[in-house]
Amino acid sequence: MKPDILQLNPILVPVINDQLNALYTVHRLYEQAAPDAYLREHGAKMRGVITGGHTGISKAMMEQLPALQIVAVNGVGTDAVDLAYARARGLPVAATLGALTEDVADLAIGLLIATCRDICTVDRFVRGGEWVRRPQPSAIRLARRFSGMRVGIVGMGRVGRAIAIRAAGFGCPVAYTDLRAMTDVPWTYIADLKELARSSDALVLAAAADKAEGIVDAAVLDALGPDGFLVNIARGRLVNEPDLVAALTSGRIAGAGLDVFADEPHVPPALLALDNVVCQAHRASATHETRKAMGEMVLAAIAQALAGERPAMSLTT
Ligand code: 8YV
Repeated sequence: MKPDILQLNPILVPVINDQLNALYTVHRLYEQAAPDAYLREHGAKMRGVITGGHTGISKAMMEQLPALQIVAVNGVGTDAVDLAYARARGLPVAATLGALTEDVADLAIGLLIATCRDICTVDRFVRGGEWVRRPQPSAIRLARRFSGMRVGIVGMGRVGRAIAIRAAGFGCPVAYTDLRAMTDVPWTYIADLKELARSSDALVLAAAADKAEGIVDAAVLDALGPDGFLVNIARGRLVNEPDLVAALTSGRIAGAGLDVFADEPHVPPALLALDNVVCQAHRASATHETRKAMGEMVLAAIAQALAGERPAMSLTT
């Protein structure tokens, strides 16, 4: 009999789903009309869980899965998983470390350029026929140059480093903050986030959200200032979202490129009305290449755990 696996989020790569279906009986909770009842009825037989970085899994749900041998996170963020509980239970929680670094860094730079160069606003201007109605160049404001901007990165992990390398390629001086200075990167360390914001033209958030909720607040945004841009490809809750909305609507920062939000999929309506905000739908890792690599890591983690081995990417065991 094939082992039972509980899947909390869809995987969009057919070849990964084919392999999952070939090896396991996959219970797709997101397809169930009554997920709570489904879990009560089938939870006892689940040996593995597949979840997304944003979805994670609560202690309450893990408690309903007594035969569980692995939580495979199809992502790098584990802030939505109760790691302390998993650790205490000896349960491996594996993440897809390293698989999505390049794509997430690409989107961070893409969002920054899109924001400071008004790419989406001008796209709407052209599509809406405004260019024909108002062909004079003064109809569109001048944008801001990205090359050479002082880029401040919050979180110098894998993704932060990949963003730094890209920014340096555009001639940007790079500084960063993290819990400590890194000895193996050439960028300038600034311990204090407000100080980093003050010395940056663009602040890019690439930190884990576990212990950093709301670190970007009104004081940090004011330090970034009216010419400064914010980019967030990490987690929405790193930012105090009402403070961000207030700073953007009152022009206290210049603009923001946001892939993540505090209460996804809900975006504060005030942001949608602003031309200096570029939004994405939590898609930094959403390429064929990365999602396939992530799916392969999920498959490997489950196979290792069910074979009684420690999954190579386990963060808890
Ligand atoms: C994914 C993420 O969108 O890696 C993470 O932590 O949030 C994203 O890469 C998500 O995990 C896909 O399931």
